[in-house]
Amino acid sequence: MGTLATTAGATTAAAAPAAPAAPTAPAPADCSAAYRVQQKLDGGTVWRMCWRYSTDSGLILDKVTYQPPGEPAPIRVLNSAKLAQIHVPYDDGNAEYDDLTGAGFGWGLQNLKPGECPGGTITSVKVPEVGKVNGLCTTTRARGHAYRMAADTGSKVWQAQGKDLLVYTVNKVGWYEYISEWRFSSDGTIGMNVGATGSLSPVDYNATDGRGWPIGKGARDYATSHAHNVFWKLDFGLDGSDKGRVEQFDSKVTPPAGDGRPTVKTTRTVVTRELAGDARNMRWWRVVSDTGKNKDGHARSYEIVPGHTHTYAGRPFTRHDVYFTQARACEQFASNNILDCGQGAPDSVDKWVNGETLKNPAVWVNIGFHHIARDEDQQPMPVHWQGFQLAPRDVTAMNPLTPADLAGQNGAPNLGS
Ligand SMILES: [Cu+2]
Repeated sequence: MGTLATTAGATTAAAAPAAPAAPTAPAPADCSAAYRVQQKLDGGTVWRMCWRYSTDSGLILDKVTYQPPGEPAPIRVLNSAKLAQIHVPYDDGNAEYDDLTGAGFGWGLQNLKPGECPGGTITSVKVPEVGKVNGLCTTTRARGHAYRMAADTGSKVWQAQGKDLLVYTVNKVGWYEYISEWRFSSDGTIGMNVGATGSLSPVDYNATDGRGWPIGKGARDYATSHAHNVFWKLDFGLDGSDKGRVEQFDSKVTPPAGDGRPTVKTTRTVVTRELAGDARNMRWWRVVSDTGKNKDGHARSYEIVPGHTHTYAGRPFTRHDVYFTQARACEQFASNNILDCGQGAPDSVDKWVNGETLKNPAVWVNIGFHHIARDEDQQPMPVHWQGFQLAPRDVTAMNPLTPADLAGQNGAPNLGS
């Protein structure tokens, strides 16, 4: 077992087996080695990024690139990605927190022991006013099948087991602990999730007004229900440009008339102006590169794939599921934005959607969870996850993990004559 690093940015191996996150070659990312994360995964996919830490935002990942096998150079995906708020209003109206900019999320970075970062590397983080915290874990984790396909004839089966690069921190805010996890898959998918654990707030066991749940013996100790509205902010930089285009897709299903079959019509709407978007059945969004194309000549894009959410109607900024705003340096937090946008400037993301033409979109994703406590939430509380994915769409001309003997199978299959 290695000794944990005590100097800022230094890394040491955690528990055996050997750390897989060690750089395999100098990364092109322009950050020093101590702030670089680079990982080669199954199939040869390499993810590279730079990390930094802010007491306002927690972990920030910059210059995130994806290099699938067969690509001569890393493909820039994100210029920057981070949490943009965790808004926690209680159902009885007695408390409401902005955990990032109002409750000390960033200062609550937790030390991780090797056992909390299995097979990975724990990096020391310099937290202003706190000191050095061994708080950044980078490791890999198996995710099961990346693909499987049986041959039409014979017994050949193509299959691969996938691995993810995981980058995570744990931040304590009051009684809660939030695991902020960033997951990078060999197939180009990125997952962003926050897991809430720790303890229910012990000062909120008074919900006898019907806005809570009894978690002590019989009808007593009513834990007050509340919501965790988690916001992420993404600055895309697909193929090195921050001028990506946002598109919304909607599919409308028409039941059959008479004996026919149902039909579906999908429409694409280019989002040319700032938008507060609402998730809907068969609706999705993507950010499209304005420069990069894959080898089929298709524009590269990343699709936003929201996870399960409870959209909270209580505040204007929690009412919508995604926001696309014209990027502005002072607009960094979805609510309680602590940066100076000028005298009288609004301080929440909903207000920044005011009709501007979208040239450099900032993407905000809001995933909510209405937490009605249950007996099992004590003690400690089982981790409850909420989050979303970014899925590559036409970034490569085929599955980036296609084995060599199937590489010719791109486009309409040749069925013979
Ligand atoms: Cu909760």
